[in-house]
Amino acid sequence: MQLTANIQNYHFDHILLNAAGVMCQTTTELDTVLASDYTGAVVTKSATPALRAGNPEPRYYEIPNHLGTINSMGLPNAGFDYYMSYVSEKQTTKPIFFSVAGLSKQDNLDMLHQLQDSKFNGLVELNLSCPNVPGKPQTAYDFETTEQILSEVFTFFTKPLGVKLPPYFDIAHFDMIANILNKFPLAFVNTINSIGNGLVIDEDTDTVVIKPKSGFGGVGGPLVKATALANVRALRQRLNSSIKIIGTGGVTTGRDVYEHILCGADLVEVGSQLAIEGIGVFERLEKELADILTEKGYTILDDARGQLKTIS
Ligand code: RRO
Repeated sequence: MQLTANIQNYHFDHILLNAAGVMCQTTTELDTVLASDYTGAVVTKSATPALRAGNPEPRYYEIPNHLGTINSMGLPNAGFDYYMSYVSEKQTTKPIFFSVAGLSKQDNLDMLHQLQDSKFNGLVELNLSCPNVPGKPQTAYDFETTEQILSEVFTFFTKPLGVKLPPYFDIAHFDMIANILNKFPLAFVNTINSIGNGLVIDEDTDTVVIKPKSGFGGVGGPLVKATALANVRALRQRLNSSIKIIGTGGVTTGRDVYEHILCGADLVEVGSQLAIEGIGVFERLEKELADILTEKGYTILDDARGQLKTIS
């Protein structure tokens, strides 16, 4: 079974990888993802120019009955230079995605300038969708600002760049964001980040389950799968074919991976379930996916990509 993908000149021997934020904050965690025989790549925790401790704990919670997770980590990360040293020194045949999430446009431009001027030869993911920094709205819900940032970025940035998007919930918004993204030579779009500002309540205590922002946080896992699939599908239908899609959200089984592929995803990321299950999740998901493809008569994943059927 051929389970591979490409983004520009980058080849992925497996289609699964971690979602940014999970198992990617330290060099040990990044090494763990890279060392798996079932990952095609690794993405770093979104970096800010300087180290950040993030929000107060508790800031991550697994919702009972396998519904998913809620987090308000607040961008804890070891700082841009830490991840730059890691990617500069790492010897690996797998592509690395370097994720950046500045708290201002200038932060993003500064980090992208440094990446452009560096020897880094992987892919860069610009996170425009962090829902958890108090007082900072998710950039990609502001269409004008998103276009302005990308316009400035592409005056100097020539390495492969993608954006991490928040979920959209209206057909008009799918049209609007796709129209903007299609104006730029993006290598990929990653959809979705967590569904921002959900609220989960503990049944025994009638209390919110995370401390930051009075309990509001980004929701991931099974609860968000339908939204993730809709965003992958809607963007695949609207984006230029040169822009590849990384599908993220709601993946806990091989069937979920398969559905992302049916909607048009090239690569698929695992967030909540990786946090819950650990590194072994990739082997299980790839095997479950291969079994489904075999059962359906496919020998190459590419033949299933985008093959979602509608009712006429
Ligand atoms: O660190 C976080 O709180 C966080 C980030 Br930057 C993000 O992009 N998505 C998320 O769910 N949490």
